[in-house]
Amino acid sequence: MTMKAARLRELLERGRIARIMGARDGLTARLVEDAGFDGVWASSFELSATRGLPDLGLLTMSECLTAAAQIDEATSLPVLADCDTGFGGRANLVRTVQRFERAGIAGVAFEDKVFPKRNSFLEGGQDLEDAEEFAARLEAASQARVDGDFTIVARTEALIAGAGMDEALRRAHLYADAHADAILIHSKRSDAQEIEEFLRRWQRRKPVVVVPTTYPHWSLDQAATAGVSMVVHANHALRAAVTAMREVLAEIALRGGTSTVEGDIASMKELFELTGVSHWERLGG
Ligand code: SPV
Ligand code: MG
Repeated sequence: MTMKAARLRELLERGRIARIMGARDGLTARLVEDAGFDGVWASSFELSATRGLPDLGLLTMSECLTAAAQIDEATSLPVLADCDTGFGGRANLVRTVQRFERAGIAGVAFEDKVFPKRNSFLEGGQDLEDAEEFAARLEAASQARVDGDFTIVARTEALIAGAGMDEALRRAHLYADAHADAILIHSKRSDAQEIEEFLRRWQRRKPVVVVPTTYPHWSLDQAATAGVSMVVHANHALRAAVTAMREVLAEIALRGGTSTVEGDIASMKELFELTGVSHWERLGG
């Protein structure tokens, strides 16, 4: 488990941009690994949606931990767990760090919104937590880790909440002072303008993580040149699965059978291989 934490830290600090992909379960994590990504983002949006729930902070810490551990079990990649606002106050962030670290998760991300947070792309209702209080939570969380490589990413939602660039930078510096290992700066603009300004003014004080969901045309090279250490593609595997499932289910419903979809969907053999059947069978029944 220590190795995965060290690996995540290396991805953030190596000076070459890393790419991690959102996943909701072990199978998705395996596909993420096969596709060549550097790590897995245990996305609160995906974990919620998978349960048929919106991303409104409805999942408990234990639910998120169980899901992150299942993801972690299925991949050799490091897992960065999206822990929303940390499930409460300072003591809750401390316990979250203790439990996620013990479970072998490489790192956690906490965001500076008021509980219960709403997904960043929902209109309105993006209330920021008091910056000094959030920094105190981060400080407590950073002291709670046993392995110095276990990574705490501090996410500021200042731009999402419309609080402006100066406030985003003020918060990022406060969180760095509180020993966060990296800053996640989130934006919902359709271009990378404010992210680029943030990065210019931040001057690489600590590694920066971005989630370019709404500005997908910003290339990896542009992000690297601007000073990004890690890109999170937060939700694309789930969205791809929903589109594919809708199409196939509609076709089966229309035709009254499955013969016309067989060629378009993964075979049972592919699933047996993806889930490591020969490895498990070699172990004996
Ligand atoms: C998630 O994937 O849950 C995230 C990213 O936190 S976002 O949906 O952009 O808030
Ligand atoms: Mg989230």
